[in-house]
Amino acid sequence: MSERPHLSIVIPAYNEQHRLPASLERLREYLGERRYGYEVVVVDNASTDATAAMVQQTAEGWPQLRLLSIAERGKGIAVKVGALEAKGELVMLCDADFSMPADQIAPFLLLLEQYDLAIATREGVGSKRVGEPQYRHLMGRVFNGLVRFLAVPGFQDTQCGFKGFTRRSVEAIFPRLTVHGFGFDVEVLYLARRYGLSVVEVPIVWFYQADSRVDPWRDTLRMLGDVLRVRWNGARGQYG
Ligand SMILES: Nc1nc2c(ncn2[C@@H]2O[C@H](COP(=O)(O)OP(=O)(O)O)[C@@H](O)[C@H]2O)c(=O)[nH]1
Ligand SMILES: [Mg+2]
Repeated sequence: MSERPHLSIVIPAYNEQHRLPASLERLREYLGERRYGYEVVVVDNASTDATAAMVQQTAEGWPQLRLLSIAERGKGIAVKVGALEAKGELVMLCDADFSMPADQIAPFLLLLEQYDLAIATREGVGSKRVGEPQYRHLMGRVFNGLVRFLAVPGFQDTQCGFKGFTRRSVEAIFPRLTVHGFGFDVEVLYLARRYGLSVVEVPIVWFYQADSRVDPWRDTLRMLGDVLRVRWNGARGQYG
């Protein structure tokens, strides 16, 4: 018998004391109604608010929840540490704001019986963006065009914060992840392609959350730098 829970949810969290409590509450309700074993791993790096204390406190009454704390900033390094620590047969990365409500997790798990990765997409048939300002969508589309051109042709939405992995894909991808910031998603998909893993895009209904840790201009430029570095690493044979 496997000791592993069926599902690990990994949540990167930076200064999420306001958004995370409601997300965790709904997640707990959702997972409590499922028949499979699970764990929830929150990865905090140097939040300056009460995120860590809040998670610790919530975990006292919820044994499946645990907090990982690391010193270095960045969403990419946080999900890397979280995914490598996660024990589940399946691992799902979820943003703290749950802009994709937890009840949309089920199709990801089903698809992971057939595919190595199942990634949320806010583009294309069946998906919907609720409340997103036009200019943010447009910036996202421009970024996606560049990402497709530079690194991973074919993916309509690399940046959505909800991505599912089988154990095999976690073990192939996360040890090799080098991007510590928001560009890590592109590296994940680049490596998936490189290692011949299958990826399915899952259309979701996504609710825009105005509160953001992303600075649209500064972080977009950084991410483009990261995308170029991924291509460079690939060309140098860094990924094996
Ligand atoms: N641990 C950690 N999480 C981060 C960091 N930066 C962003 N996040 C998390 O990444 C997720 C997405 O951030 P969010 O502000 O919702 O980005 P947006 O939806 O693209 O505007 C949230 O769960 C954030 O808390 C970071 O430096 N460290
Ligand atoms: Mg968000």
